[in-house]
Amino acid sequence: MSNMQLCSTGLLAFLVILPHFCWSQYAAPPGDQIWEVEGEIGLVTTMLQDKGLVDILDESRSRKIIRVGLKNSIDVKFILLQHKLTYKILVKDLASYLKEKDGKTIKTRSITCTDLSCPQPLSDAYMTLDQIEWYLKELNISHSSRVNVTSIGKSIEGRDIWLVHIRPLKCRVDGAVWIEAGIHAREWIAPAVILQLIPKLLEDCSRIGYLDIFIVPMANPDGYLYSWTTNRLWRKNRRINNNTSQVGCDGVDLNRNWDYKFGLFASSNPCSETFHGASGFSEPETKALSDAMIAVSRDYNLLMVMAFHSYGQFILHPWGWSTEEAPDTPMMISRATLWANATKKRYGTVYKVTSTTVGLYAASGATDDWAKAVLQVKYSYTVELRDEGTEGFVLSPNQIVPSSEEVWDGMKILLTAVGPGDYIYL
Ligand code: 0X9
Ligand code: ZN
Repeated sequence: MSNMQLCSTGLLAFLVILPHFCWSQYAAPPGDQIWEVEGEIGLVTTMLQDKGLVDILDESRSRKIIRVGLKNSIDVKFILLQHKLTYKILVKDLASYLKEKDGKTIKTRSITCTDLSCPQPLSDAYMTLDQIEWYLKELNISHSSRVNVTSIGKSIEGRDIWLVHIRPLKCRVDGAVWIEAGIHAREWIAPAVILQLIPKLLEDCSRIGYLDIFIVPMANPDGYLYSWTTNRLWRKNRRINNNTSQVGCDGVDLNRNWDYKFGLFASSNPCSETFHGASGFSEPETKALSDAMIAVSRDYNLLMVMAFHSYGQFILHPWGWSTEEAPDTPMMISRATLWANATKKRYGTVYKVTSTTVGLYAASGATDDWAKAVLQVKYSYTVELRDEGTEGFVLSPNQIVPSSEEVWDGMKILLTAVGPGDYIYL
């Protein structure tokens, strides 16, 4: 792990107020549309995704929303027809829709934190990758007594993956927590919320101050950058896959690439959004993350792993690969319920507590299952943040503050309840 080295403060501070027109953010390949498939249980859309013909955006129990590219739309229509399925077009021109949405968010960008002495994450706009790195670098300097920001490795395109270690404020009670965000590029609310939690954790004087907290706010930096510059709905990393020259056929779904039950419920087709990659940990991002997690669990008593995603409003517990009960399931449900109840209090936002396979779908090779099975952490979760599909991945930046506030409400109780004294919450 090398200590953080970034460009000078002045230059990076400037990036915080960089005008947005430098980015063609919210881009989408021309002709992309969003469809809702009516009346099917998911087998057909999953098959279409495995063939690399569609990108499933929402496959909750009640609806199937897919993104269909221009060149695949005739094939997709044909296959739906073959299965006697109908669909309706929700967004006819995704690129224009995203541009229109972008127009609504411009005003709020670049207002906060132009002050060089202010190491605060932006709360009224999604931060660019440069802004995130600027913030982490500032944090490392301004809070050097408690915070250590190190690189745990490089992405496939050579960008650092940063780990923020917040050391205990009070004497250590031998407990650590690992928080990951941003493994899926398009789920911008996840890194945004986790970055908001950092100052809250540092200001907190409660029992949370006894914990070692490890945070990777941006696990897939290349994908995130690509979702700003080229394709807002990009999910995977940016590996160039062999023998594929088609749009969308690059990249590996990093949440299918963990080396536990690898390949079981994931796609072997590079053109699929859930392509699992060549082998478990074939990707430098998952390798770096897992190596760092192994190191933490060797040196600390790792109590909990949480991976933040969007959307759907779930707190999911393992397994994603089987409907069997994972060890400690009653305790995981009990703590997740505490989190969900606390998270609901402020704005009434309902988070469903469920195992992945029961409440969502089967998907193997994810962070949570690996942490549960290999590291044997007691508490392992994936959180799907706001919303339930109204804006989906393109959640308005005015959702950053309320999402972070409610998640913080949940985290305060959860972090206290997973510690060595967790029995008091039974
Ligand atoms: O499919 C995923 O990787 C996650 N959902 S998302 O919509 N953010 O892509 C859920 C992962 C849940 N955990 C496992 N499948 N193990
Ligand atoms: Zn995700």
